[in-house]
Order: sequence, then C-alpha cells, then structure tokens
Amino acid sequence: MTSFRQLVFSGVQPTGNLHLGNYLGAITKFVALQDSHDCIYCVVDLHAITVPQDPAQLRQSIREVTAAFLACGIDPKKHIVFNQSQVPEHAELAWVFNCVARLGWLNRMTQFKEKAGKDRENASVGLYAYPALMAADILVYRATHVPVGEDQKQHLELARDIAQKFNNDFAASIASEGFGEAFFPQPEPLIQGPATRVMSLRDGTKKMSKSDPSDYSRINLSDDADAIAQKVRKAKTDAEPLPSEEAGLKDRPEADNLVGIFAALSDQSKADVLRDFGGGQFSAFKSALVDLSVTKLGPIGAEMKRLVHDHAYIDSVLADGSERARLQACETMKAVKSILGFVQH
Ligand code: AQP
Repeated sequence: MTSFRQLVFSGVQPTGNLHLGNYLGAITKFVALQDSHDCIYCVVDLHAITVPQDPAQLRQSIREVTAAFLACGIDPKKHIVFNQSQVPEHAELAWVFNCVARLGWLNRMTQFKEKAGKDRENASVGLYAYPALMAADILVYRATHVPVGEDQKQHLELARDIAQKFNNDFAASIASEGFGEAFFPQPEPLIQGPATRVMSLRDGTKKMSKSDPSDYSRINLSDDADAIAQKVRKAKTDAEPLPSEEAGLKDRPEADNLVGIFAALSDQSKADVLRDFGGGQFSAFKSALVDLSVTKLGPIGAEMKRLVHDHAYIDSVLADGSERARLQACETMKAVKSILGFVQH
C-alpha cells in the first residue's frame, strides 16, 4: 500500500455572502484541523464562474471569503490560503480528469440537476464538469482529508472514483515512474457534528444557501447583532413546545435545524441542548439562540469588515498562498504528465 502525507484541502466559492451553513459545515472544521494537519484552503473562483458572475462583484466576493477565512482564525502563514485561478494546474488536472471520469458518473450528480433546474440545455458545460474540477482541486495536492458540508458528499465520492480509476488505468506507468501502487490517495470527506447540513430559516426542508433570494433564510457572517436577532426571531417554527429528547425532532425540520445550530455553536450535542430547553416554548429558546449567535458571530463579522477594506493585505495573503500552492501543484502535474506519457521539455 502506498502511504500518503496527511494533508487537508477544502474550498469555498466566492458567490455571495458567506452564511452560518458555510461556517458550521465547513469553516469551523478548517480552523480546528490547523492544529493537527497541514492545510490548504482555497477560494474557488473557477467554480464561481460556472454560473454568471458580475466581475466587480466577483472580485469583491473573493476578498470577502478570504477575509472570512482570516477572521474565523485561519493562519495564512502556517497554512496556505489562496484563490484557485492563480494556480493554473487546477484547470490543467481537471482536463485530465475530464478524460478519466465517465459521462454516466457525472449524469448522477444531484447538485448539477438542482442548479441546472429545468433549463438544463442552457446550463454551462463548466457547471456539468464542476465535480471533475473539484477532484482536481483536491488531488493536485494529493490531499488526504477534505472537510465539507453534507451537500458535497457525492462530489467527494466522485473524486475518490476518479483517483481510483486514474490509479488503475495507469498502474503500470505509475509503478515504472517510481510511484508505487497508487499515485493519488483516496481523499476522505470529513463530515461530522450536529450541523453538517444547516437548513434555511424560512423552510427547514431547504438547505441554507448563498443563492436563496430571501436574506431572511440565512444568517450571514457579516450580519450585525440586530440583523441576527431579527432573523432568529422570525425563523419558522411549529406550534409544539421543544421535545425533551432527540427522537422528538423527527418530522420537525425547523425545530431540528434550530437545535442543531444551537448545538454546533455551543459545542454540545442536540441531546444536551434539549436537556436544557426541552418542554419549553420557542420564544425562550430563540432568545438564548440570539445571544449565543451574537456572541459567537459578532466578533467574526466585525473583523471581516475591518479586513475586507484592507485590499493590500488581503491581496498579499492570496499572492503568497498562490505562490506556495503552485510549487506543490506543479510537482504533481509534472509527475502526472510523465505518467500519462507526455513528452516534457
Ligand atoms: N447549508 C449548509 N450547511 C452545511 N454546510 C454547508 N456548506 C454550504 N452550505 C451549507 C458547505 O460550505 C462549504 C462551501 O460551500 P460553497 O460555497 O463552495 O458551495 P455551496 O455548497 O454550493 O454553498 P451555497 O451556500 O449553497 O452556495 P450557492 O448558493 O452559491 O450554491 C462546502 O463545504 C459546503 O458543503
């Protein structure tokens, strides 16, 4: 068995306001993993253009996501923070993976079906091929661990399938180039905790999302205390009091979602939260959730606002990160080209 250096990679799209779902599902995990692993965190701007983007807005969003990473506690000196478009090897490896992945695999991707909607003929080719680029993002660093929200699980499985097929298809060449039995690792998704899929505050059956037209559906990391309080107070609930045990959250998606958010923000389990609030009305629970959310998110929002105006600093973080990421990505691509049989000069 080939052994791989443990390395964490993950990305966030600069497609609008980062929200509580991105924070609890992904960014808190990014921060926690820094103590135990080498980490590479990417603002995936090439993914953003799979749907139309306004260039000025995109530029702003790239800086905002970077500011959010830093404000949440990611250390860009100890680890790597950069934007995807500045390391062209991502797109280069994605092309190789387009030739490894099978049409049937991509046809099964539920996110493409959801995002393309009914007008599938009009969706971009990039939106369809998105999972092959995501596999390249991870594997161009031969990363072994990928913290993501539940919605990315299927894409991660596809990345594993692509890695496996590449390793099988080119097994002889991989061995003769001196890479042993496998060139790419099987990247493992890290999807744990009570908030791996945070739902909309307006509809507990829909994922909290940047692209939801209603701002009341999500808590943005940039929201101030008043906005957070209003959104939590207006969050949809049902008429029953909170249950005392987790089983009682079944078929109550809005209650389940708010309890999951409370649990994740306070670093407890849902059972712990229900021990304190079970049997009570939503009004008291929501007041406690407002206090908790403001305490946890307020300082992050304030720091993001401060950082995002400092273009020189944000851009220097991205430039430094891109340079360091590129060194690693180039090394992988050189090996991939040898394995494929390309003549290199
Ligand atoms: N609601 C969510 N709950 C838990 N995790 C979530 N993530 C996104 N939404 C939730 C996780 O956040 C990371 C970055 O996601 P992304 O911005 O790259 O793309 P996305 O999953 O498509 O996020 P959105 O908000 O739904 O964006 P739009 O509306 O632009 O499509 C990922 O790890 C993701 O799992």
